Amino acid sequence: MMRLKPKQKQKGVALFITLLVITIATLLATEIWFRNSLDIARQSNNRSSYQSYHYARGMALWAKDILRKDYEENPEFDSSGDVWNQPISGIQLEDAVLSGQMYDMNSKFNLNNLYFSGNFHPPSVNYFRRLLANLQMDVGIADKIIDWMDENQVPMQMGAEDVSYLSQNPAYRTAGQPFQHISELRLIEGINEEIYQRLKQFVTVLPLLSNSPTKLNVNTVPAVLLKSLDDQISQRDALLLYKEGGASYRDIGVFFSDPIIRFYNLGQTDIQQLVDTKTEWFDAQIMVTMESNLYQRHALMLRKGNNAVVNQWSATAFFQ
Ligand SMILES: [Ca+2]
Ligand SMILES: [Ca+2]
Repeated sequence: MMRLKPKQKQKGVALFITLLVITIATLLATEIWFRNSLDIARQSNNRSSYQSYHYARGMALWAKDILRKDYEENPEFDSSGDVWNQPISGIQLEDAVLSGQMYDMNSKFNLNNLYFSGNFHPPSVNYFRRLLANLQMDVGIADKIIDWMDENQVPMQMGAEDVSYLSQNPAYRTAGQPFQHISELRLIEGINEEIYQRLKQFVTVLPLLSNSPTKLNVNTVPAVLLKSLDDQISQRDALLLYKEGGASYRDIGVFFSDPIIRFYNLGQTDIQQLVDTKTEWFDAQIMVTMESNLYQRHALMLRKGNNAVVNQWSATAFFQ
């Protein structure tokens, strides 16, 4: 058996202690460094977050100004060729890069039109049923959405009230109020992920002001929304009205005097309550890049005449 001489023993212990000290020192240093970086990151995040909030508000003021100018240039109609539809990208500031894009919220059907002021709105309900049929979806979804919003527990013919949802796991109840967010659709019976993803391309959620339905802008809606104006409208005629997204009916009177619309006699129907050539609601998407972090904010903007105001702020898109 080999025995260490005392000197060698001492050397060995010293080496071990040295290694231990180095290890502890390294661990401590790492820990301290880690904590400090967290603190620095936290402070920097707070500062960037605060700063980005102000930049986003600045961008919203800009959006407001664009909407005012657009209205003053042409108060009668909005189309996809309008200035508000041009994205703004890569505005370089000292410490940030700003980008923005506005989306037309009146280019989708508002689910809150279906039921309001304690009643369902027949022109909207009929319209939505036609839309569901055109999308090859179950028209019973309309009844289920109404039940989701109405204050009672009496199911519509093809509807679903609390009883249907309380038996699910986890159990939940209907909202009994207007939609607050499009994602509520996911909770409704008969709407699976695939239907949700497809439907939300054509429907949206907007608050109703003064208890009247929001209107579809016939210049900016997809062709299937034009087709849904009447169950007689052919696919071909809907595409002719759509003009590959370039429709620019100067006012709703011009739209109703279009030969196709006259052919289907739509001027005589309650569809007039649902359409317009103007857009009132916009989703202003604002992106602020600071120190390689992206801050995204959305302002739901309402334009009345030449004045646009932010109705709500959100971290997620209103226009989906
Ligand atoms: Ca209900
Ligand atoms: Ca009901």
